[in-house]
Amino acid sequence: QTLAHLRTTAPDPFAIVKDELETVSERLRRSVLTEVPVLSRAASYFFQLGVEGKRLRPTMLLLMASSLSSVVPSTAFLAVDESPPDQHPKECRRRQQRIAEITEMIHVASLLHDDVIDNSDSRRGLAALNTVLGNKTAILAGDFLLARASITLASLRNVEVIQLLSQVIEDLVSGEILQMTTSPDQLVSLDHYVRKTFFKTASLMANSCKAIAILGGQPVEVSKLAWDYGRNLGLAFQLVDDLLDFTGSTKSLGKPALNDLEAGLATAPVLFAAEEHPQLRPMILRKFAEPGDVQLAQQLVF
Ligand code: GRG
Repeated sequence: QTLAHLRTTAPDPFAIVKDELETVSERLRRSVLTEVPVLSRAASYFFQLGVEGKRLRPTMLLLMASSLSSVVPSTAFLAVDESPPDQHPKECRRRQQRIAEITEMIHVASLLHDDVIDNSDSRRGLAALNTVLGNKTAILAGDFLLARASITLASLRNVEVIQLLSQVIEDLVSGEILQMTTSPDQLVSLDHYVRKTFFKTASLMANSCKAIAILGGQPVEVSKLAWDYGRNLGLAFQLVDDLLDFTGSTKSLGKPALNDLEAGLATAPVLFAAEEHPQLRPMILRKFAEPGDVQLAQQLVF
């Protein structure tokens, strides 16, 4: 009842940054164009109107920038005209918007590569790029987006921020490798799940949130809290995403329901259910590969 009340009475946080989000999306559409037509088409594929996804990450980052702008930064004692050029409030916000763009470019690059690795057919309710232009072009489009993200990142001329966002790319790769090569005894440990989930989902949110705080001129304690916030949000997001594989519809998910289970992933609901139902463990270890595994696992999870 309280939640329902909150939903109807709380102001919509997304409305606060709606215009800024459109600016970010428009810049993204322009910044993925190149002189090479096929590459432009491939790199723009998920930035077209209507297939931009939920844009959760840029929205979250713009909201964080907005809320931190009311927290007095360490240099606030300077009159606006005296502050260093990159700490002028308008310039701060422009640089924070670049983080929102870089984050979305890295996210989409990882989706393109993920769909190739998983041989997926659909993404965001659309045919996956690998099925339209082939695996090779999809991989190269992902590489191109990472390169464009790096160029934008370098333009911010902040070494700590460059390190944070580069670390994300390393973590995404580590998370994917961990997922592909889990050893049987680690498979049902929740610690292992949290580690993998940090790499695959939460690192991008944690490090980009911290970058927003740094570029907002916030002190170290605030940037650490921003990192914690992004990490916790990322882990919570993945838990919900895992649950939706069981409870969501193909239409609302933009990919087939039970996709993760069919792909042999030991997601959070499966791992929790395995504690109560030891008969799930052999199915997890063989990645739900035998006939009837998926149906039985689905029943046990519920
Ligand atoms: C190329 C950087 C790079 C990495 C390669 C393939 C790979 C290594 C990593 C995979 C990372 C990955 C796809 C993690 C899943 C993250 C996740 C929860 C995606 C879904 O996010 P949503 O629901 O998607 O926000 P939309 O479509 O709304 O943007």
